[in-house]
Amino acid sequence: MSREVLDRILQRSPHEPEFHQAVEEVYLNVEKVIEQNPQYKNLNIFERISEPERIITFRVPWMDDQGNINVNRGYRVQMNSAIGPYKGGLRFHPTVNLSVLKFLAFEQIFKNALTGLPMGGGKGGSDFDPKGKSDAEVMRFTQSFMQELAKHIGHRTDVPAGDIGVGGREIGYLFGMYKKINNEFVGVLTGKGLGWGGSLIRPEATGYGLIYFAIEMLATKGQKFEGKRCLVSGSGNVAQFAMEKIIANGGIPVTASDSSGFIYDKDGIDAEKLEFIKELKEVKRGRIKEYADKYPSAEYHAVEKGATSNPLWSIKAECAFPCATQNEVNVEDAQHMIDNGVMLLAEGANMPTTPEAITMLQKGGVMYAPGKASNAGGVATSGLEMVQNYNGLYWTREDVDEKLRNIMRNIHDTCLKTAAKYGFEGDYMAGANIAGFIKVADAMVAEGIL
Ligand code: NDP
Ligand code: 2IT
Repeated sequence: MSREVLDRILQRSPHEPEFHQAVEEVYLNVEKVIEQNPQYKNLNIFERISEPERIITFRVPWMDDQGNINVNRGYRVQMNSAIGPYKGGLRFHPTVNLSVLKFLAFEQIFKNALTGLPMGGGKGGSDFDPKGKSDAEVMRFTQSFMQELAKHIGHRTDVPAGDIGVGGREIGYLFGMYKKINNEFVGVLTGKGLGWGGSLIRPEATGYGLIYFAIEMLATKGQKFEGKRCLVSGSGNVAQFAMEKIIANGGIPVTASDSSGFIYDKDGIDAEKLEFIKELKEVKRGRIKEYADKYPSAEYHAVEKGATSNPLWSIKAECAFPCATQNEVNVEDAQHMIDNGVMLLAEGANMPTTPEAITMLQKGGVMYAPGKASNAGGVATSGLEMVQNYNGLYWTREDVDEKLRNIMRNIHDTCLKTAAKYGFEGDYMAGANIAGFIKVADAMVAEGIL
């Protein structure tokens, strides 16, 4: 395939660097597959898969506790529905813009395909910053957001969930408002509370799934987590449950972070310390710095303005799990990890590693797993929540965990098998991109030019 298609896609969406980054990565991996399949080329699948089926943007006015009227922007990017209803999270963060949501929605197409469940790709959110807002403010904002979003989603159409800044509290307010507007109790959102249609294990699923995936990666080298020191960034949903599963497998998480800085605990974060982090972030909504105030074995490093690398990634360890946000690992960080003998980096966040850093890690002999494979456990368990909702079922914790474990094992094996088949032996990124692409491309071929 000529680069003309890629150039057209990028030119059609100028000033969207994150979206360009995500599209280019997939393109470079599937280029040859498209050459080998004239149908994909003749039906212009790549250009079509890169153009959202629909983008909705809307005004979200809300009143703060002082009585001021604020305005934020809401979005939903309905990217691809070839294999199922649009599915993907909502992000509330001041950095949210169309480029970020298009990259996330694009990644979600392939991730969802890899789970083996019938889910299309979507993403949404707002530039609203929940930090420092009262519960009442979050509720008023969220209700206003749903007043518009409700017109565009549905349990067979588009099923949002959480992402950065959207957890159980926000899903509750969103679900309540949707139910009021439509007078209908259906599984239109996932990540719901257990008493009102949620699935066991969904809160844990992304972090657990990430570590299940890493267990498979380590096993290919005859290795286990036992005694391995692990760098984790973030301290939210994904980071917390990744740490929980690392600890359960005998590994030792030694770092956690937020957007202000990171903590390094040389003695390791054990189960009791992790409970402190969960309480700090989920109940008190505090900052990770407070961990170092509580535990003398830990040091706190504030983010330095203008720093070109993040010192979290230069701490000596065997495994690394970026679980905060996009482009948080750059070439300098990658070089530090290679020098320190990190053997594995698996992404809990979406696109946390820059393209240059990925190349460097792969060349440096670090096993690298892309988020669309290694963090797929969250959306996979959302898919399981949908199945339970459609059928009025409630599965046990063991049932869901077992299904999640199997899904992660299958994704791991699919990545490796597909990579080998297309000449990218051992390259999880290429395997994930190609396998996800083929599944959706075949559905698009079957469904006609839409
Ligand atoms: P949370 O909101 O629970 O936690 C996000 C964490 O990342 C917080 O510690 C936050 O710190 C930190 N963070 C956010 N933005 C930045 C930034 N710009 N720089 C540094 N740190 C930052 O979100 P999740 O844990 O749910 O999501 C984390 C990542 O995992 C995201 O990339 C998300 O897309 C991805 N993901 C999430 C899934 C899920 O099921 N929740 C599924 C698959 C992927 P602070 O408190 O300072 O903002
Ligand atoms: O990035 C992701 O996969 C998520 N935020 C979870 C999406 C979902 O629908 O559960």
